[in-house]
Amino acid sequence: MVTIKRILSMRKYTNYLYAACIMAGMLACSDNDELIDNPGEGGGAQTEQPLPELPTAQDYKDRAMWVSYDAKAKSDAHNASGISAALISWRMFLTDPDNIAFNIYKSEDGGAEVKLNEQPITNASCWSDATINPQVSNRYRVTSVGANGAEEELCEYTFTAEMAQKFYREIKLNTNVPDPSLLYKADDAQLGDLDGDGQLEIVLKREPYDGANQGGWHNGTTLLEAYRLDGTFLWQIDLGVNIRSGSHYTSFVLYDFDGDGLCELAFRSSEGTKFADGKVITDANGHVNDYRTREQGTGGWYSGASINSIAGLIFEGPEYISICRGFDGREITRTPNIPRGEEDKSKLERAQYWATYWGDDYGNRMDRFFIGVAYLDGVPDAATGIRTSNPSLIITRGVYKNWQVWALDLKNNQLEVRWKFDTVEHDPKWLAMCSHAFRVADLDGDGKDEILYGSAAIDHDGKELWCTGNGHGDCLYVGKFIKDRPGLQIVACFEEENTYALQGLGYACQVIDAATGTLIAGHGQGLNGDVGRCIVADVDPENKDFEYWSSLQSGMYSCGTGAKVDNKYPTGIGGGVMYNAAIYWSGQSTREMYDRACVASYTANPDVEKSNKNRLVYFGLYGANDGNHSTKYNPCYYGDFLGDYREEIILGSADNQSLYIFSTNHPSTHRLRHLMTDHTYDMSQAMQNIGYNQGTNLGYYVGAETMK
Ligand SMILES: [Ca+2]
Ligand SMILES: [Ca+2]
Ligand SMILES: [Ca+2]
Ligand SMILES: [Ca+2]
Repeated sequence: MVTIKRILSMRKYTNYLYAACIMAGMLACSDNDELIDNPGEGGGAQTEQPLPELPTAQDYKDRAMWVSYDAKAKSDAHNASGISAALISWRMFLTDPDNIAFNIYKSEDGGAEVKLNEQPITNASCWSDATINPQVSNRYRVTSVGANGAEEELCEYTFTAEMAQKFYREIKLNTNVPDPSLLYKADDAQLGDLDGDGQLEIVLKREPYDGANQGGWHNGTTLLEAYRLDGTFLWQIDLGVNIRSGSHYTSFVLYDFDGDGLCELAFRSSEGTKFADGKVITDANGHVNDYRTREQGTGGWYSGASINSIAGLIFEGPEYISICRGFDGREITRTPNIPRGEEDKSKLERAQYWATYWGDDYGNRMDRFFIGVAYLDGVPDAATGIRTSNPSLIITRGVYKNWQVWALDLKNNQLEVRWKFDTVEHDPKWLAMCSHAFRVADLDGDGKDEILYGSAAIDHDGKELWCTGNGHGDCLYVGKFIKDRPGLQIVACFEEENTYALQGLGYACQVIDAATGTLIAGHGQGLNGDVGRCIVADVDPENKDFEYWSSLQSGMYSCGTGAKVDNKYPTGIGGGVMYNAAIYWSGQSTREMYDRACVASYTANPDVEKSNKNRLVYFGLYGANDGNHSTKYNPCYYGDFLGDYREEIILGSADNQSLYIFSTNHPSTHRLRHLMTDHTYDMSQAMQNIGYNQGTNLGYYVGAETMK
């Protein structure tokens, strides 16, 4: 047992150690306290070492310049990109003047530089180079042109002949894994600046199995790994045996919580979690207990019921929220997670409580966790992008009955509770309102973020904003979908007909006013069962505002008028209707659909030199896998992190030994500022893969009406 003196000498972990003492005492009479590991000096009895100093963040001047070239552009009429020119693109900053003009130069194999553009480029932040010689090294250089013609160098990029052989850039995955006999599949990824140099890095979750929505024992532990975009492996965190693998269990968020310009990483941890410096979370005696249930299919401890085998689920043991430095994967601090409840009671009493509070006692409804970020004191300045306050860490538990949302602030390297929202303190209408993810945006336009927890919205101060009563659903989008309507809008579809039809706003798929939670439009009125997918995007340039449609497949509708626009949809592999994710990929004024490693357009694309002008590319042709999470086929990540405003896609390779980064090769005569500088977009990309992956959306209107 830890002495009082030691607790006082380890102030940062006082709370954790106190909790660990209680746990250790409680588990002494458990049948699951076998010792499986002794981490030695990495154990809980270690003396706290001060963390090494972090670098100081540099001025953010990186244009994320990129060159995309498809050597197989015409190799397949359906699946190849059909564009044989190279695309060179770079970021337009939030602070660039509206009329900024660019020049672009090229040098082949170190030869004399040639200016590529005749007139300064004022309508794009890209250049399509149809004259590229992919056999040589091409160095591109971009300048801005002042009113007097004076140029300022902005960025340069050397595109080698070797790079020109592949449509993607490859990151080879680290092969030093805990169990080399297992395949650690490339799962969700997030982007953030880990070292403060202005260039983004990747943090990738690697799963040895997907334990979500299925019971049963699985071997292996979930990894979080960091890589530079050039493929350099940085560090690995092992979540350990007590964090089950799968989308319900392993949400993580990468964001700069303390404003030092370097991102931190937050996730749920437990005994056995091993940080990048080798430090392991243990019990107070320096041991890692394995809390996984060995009971095969015996169900809940109280009900005896289960939808799956409960083997491998974790009903006991400590749960924390750890926050780590993205720079080196070292833990900054940890705090107890939202508790299961009644942890000091008997198994039967606990299980009875869980069934009453969470909705079951077999670890399905209780073990739903999301983790994210929200600017509760004020969003970054829209004109400069400069933050006016630091964001909070948002942690949640529960979906289908009671649920809790806690806001925590990272201050002086400690996590402090700001507020806690618990549905037991609210009207029963608030129960079971969550989606398989939450979304963050300034819903009511007061300059501070709200938490959109599915069909319920929590104000920035942790109080009720509104609750539609629509209930649970799988898809949830918030952004600017109606050009001339004030504020933001929400599009969502729902699973429970008894809630959306009878308690909620009456439709299976809805357009909702974000500020008030009132209905704007809907389709699927009445009892229509589980409508699992929907999407919203401007895909039809002839129709005002965004369109939305759902897996009900009753038509494509206008967000603004609610009227049916068409009975056809963008279609993907096998001709299936696409409603998985919307993506900016082409140079058109509208948006494309992404699903199963395929980008498809609703309208025929004029830029592709192939017969199929609706399927813009299928990345499987280039060796990528189809994506993650079974039929959802989610990419590891998509969003604008390179070059111009179009969105990049990160997929695992077919053999799961690499990540492939794809960036568009489509020309464009449009330009938008780096999308992550829009707060709504930034929140949507940062939390796209907590729970079930959701798409990205801008907080200002971008559609055919504005992209002229
Ligand atoms: Ca960086
Ligand atoms: Ca930071
Ligand atoms: Ca607000
Ligand atoms: Ca981009």
